Amino acid sequence: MKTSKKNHKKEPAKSPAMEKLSPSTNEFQGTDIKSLQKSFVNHLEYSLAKDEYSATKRDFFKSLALSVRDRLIERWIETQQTYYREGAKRIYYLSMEFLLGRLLGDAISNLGLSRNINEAITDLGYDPEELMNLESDAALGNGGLGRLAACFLDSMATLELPAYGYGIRYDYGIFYQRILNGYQKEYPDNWLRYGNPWEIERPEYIYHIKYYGRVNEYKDKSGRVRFDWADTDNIIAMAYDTPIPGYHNNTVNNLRLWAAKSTREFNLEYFNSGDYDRAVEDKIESETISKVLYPRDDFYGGRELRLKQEYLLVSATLQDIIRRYKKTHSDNFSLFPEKVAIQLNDTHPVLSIPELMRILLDIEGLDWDEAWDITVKTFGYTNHTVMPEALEKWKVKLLELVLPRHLQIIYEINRRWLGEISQKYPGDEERVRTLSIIEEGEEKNIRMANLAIVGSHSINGVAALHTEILKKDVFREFYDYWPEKFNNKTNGITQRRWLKLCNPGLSELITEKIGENWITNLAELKKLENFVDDEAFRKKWNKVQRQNKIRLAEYIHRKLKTEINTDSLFDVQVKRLHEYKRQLLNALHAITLYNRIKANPDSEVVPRTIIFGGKAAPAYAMAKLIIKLINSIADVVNHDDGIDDKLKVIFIPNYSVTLAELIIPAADLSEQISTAGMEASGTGNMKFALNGALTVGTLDGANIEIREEVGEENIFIFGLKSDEVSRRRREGQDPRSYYNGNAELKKIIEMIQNGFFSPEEPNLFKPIIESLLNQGDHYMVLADYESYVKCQEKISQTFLDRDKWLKMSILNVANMGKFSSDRTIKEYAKEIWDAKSIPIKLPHPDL
Ligand code: F58
Repeated sequence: MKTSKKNHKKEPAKSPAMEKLSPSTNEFQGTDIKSLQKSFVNHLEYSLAKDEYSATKRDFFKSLALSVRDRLIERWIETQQTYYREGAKRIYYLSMEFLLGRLLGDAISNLGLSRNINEAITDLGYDPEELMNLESDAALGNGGLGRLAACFLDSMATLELPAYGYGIRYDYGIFYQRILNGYQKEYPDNWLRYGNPWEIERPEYIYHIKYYGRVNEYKDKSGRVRFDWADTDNIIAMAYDTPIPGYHNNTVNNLRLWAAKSTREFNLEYFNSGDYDRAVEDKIESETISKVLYPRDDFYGGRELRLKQEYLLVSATLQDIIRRYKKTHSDNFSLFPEKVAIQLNDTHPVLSIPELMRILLDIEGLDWDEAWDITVKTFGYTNHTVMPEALEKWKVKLLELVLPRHLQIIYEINRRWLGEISQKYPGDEERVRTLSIIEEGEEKNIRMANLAIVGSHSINGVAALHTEILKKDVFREFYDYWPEKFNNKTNGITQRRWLKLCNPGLSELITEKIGENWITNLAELKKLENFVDDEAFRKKWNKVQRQNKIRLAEYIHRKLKTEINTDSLFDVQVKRLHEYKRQLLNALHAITLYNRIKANPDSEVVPRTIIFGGKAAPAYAMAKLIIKLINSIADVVNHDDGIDDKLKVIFIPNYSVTLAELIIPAADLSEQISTAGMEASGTGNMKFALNGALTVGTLDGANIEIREEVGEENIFIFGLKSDEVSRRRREGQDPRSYYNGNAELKKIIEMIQNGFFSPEEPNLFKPIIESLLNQGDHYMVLADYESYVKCQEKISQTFLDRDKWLKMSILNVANMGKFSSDRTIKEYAKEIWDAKSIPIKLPHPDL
């Protein structure tokens, strides 16, 4: 690495000749139709080397993306320069996942180019929407946690905050899901196959990442004991940058993703000795580290590769942060926490804490107390789960092997920490055991959440209830000790993607009534309340929703060859498959409706289309079996002539950000039915409500706050509350009492048990029945069944009253202001990061 001082005094690279070609005369920056067209044609020829004979639709997409990217570049550069000039406090958001989805629509909309691009491309004879559909999703995340990181990037740029996202550039994102014979099958998601027009490779930003080796102790010149981590295996981290534009401002922030590359020296050794196979093997092994996103929902079974991935992110990012800090502050680290805030998205990047300590102690030569003070002031930790089995742990043995110096530092952090608490609670062994970073036992483990709490100044949950559970339950003893460290930051979503972009019909209708300020100030939606009683407005609202339903029905017809009734109630549950999210409860309701129609074929029913979508972790057998059950139910229901279009069950394969953008605006009903106390927040719940769907949900996660905002008359709540769930778990329950006490439920369970939905394999679903009846029904599916079905009856009744439903829908949208990620980010900036907005002025404002 070059020393920073040189860098910073370097003359600008622009020669006088280059100055003459300043951007104001650069026709590829223009946003008028002609300039856009020129740019497009130019990229086709000069970036892609294609002509009218050889160009494919994908080439047209790429030319368009590159033309849009050109319009971001100047702002991007200026943004980075401004942060540097202003000496801004920078925010670093570290996450193993960024579930971005597509970027073109977002960039066009944020740049305010929608109309001109549309015209420019149409005029050239292409269909802009068709081209935009050729972009692959950047699916570098599993679910809510990764998507939250993406919404936060959009909000931070829109709020003009000096923020950087740091993550991993996986070659393969979350697996592609197909449904074969009702079963989930996973396929690699080769999203980079056709190249990625957004990323810029930065071979100049490469860092060495060390693994394995050993720690040597030595005395420095002043006689102080120092440590040196030596004989390591090294790889290289290379930066790939993606621009993150704010909405209608000049800010373009940076998302830097790291890819693992082999070091040249490593290969050379083998090359020179003629061992080419080893050289190649070595290269492949190093580059495996950023190959694939882990799809596990909970623990990784101590996978070494995952640990190496986490350290790749941590080590490369901290080297980059420190390089940037030193440009301005040289070796003076006392200002570090005033200039740098690092937010840890769950425990996955928590190795950052011992890593910063290692750098400050071993490389920069600070003493422990000073280094620790800086570290704690720099980090904030966000928790996203209350499930104890999902809290990350690493085997001490594994850490000792892969990161021996970090293990030493963690032990020292723990030694000092336990000293502190033993002083406060003398003799309280039990408390010390709970608070320790090391879990003792046959096999010792490092508890990453404990390390995160000890090493951060702020710990936050992602919804009010979740934060309360963290304080009172999961991290009770920590809260006792440090109440001031704990705070809540209820999640949010960006309305730019989750309303403006995905639901143009509703967006335009809203803007027509209340103007467009809601795009950057979601609280403005409140003004829609003035129009609930306006019949013409309700009619238009209805029409938009209908059109969205037709759009989804067409997709389902195209993909699954199933016709659905667009007048039916679209009842939608899309999210990762997990027992706690209770897709099973929804499936039991589907069977209930089926049985009722079969029992009374002539009775009037409110027709429903129950739509599911979501991926199960490949190793999560129960979740995969639930997918099979849903598809088996669909098979029976959808092919039963007696059912007609009164009921359909649909499983949409490969749920993704892009599919969410199609599905959510078409929903009438949003299923948010997790076992109370288990969904930290949920963000799908917010997306649906913002698009006018009504929620059926438990008092869990952010559902509680949604109810507070929209009013209890505008949401359908059912089921046990979180304290009741805990009590039942503590005191034990008899799931059979629900089964014996409800004839419909009994029948359903027996149908599943007797192979009604799996005649060829009658025992197929036995594990599901076992978990419900004989393993305590941990997720309270049976306990909540009756209350859920009753609530669904009320929903059907309400749906019959179209006017009432529409009013509720409008009131939901009108009261979603709180759930903008802009609000969430403002709270982080003020209460955790102490960061300020820095507006960007362009040197050529005429552009
Ligand atoms: C989710 N967690 C929560 N984890 O379940 C959800 O309630 C919340 O709204 C969301 O975070 C955002 O705060 C989540 O998505 C994961 O995807 C995995 C956890 C285990 C490691 C891999 C990611």
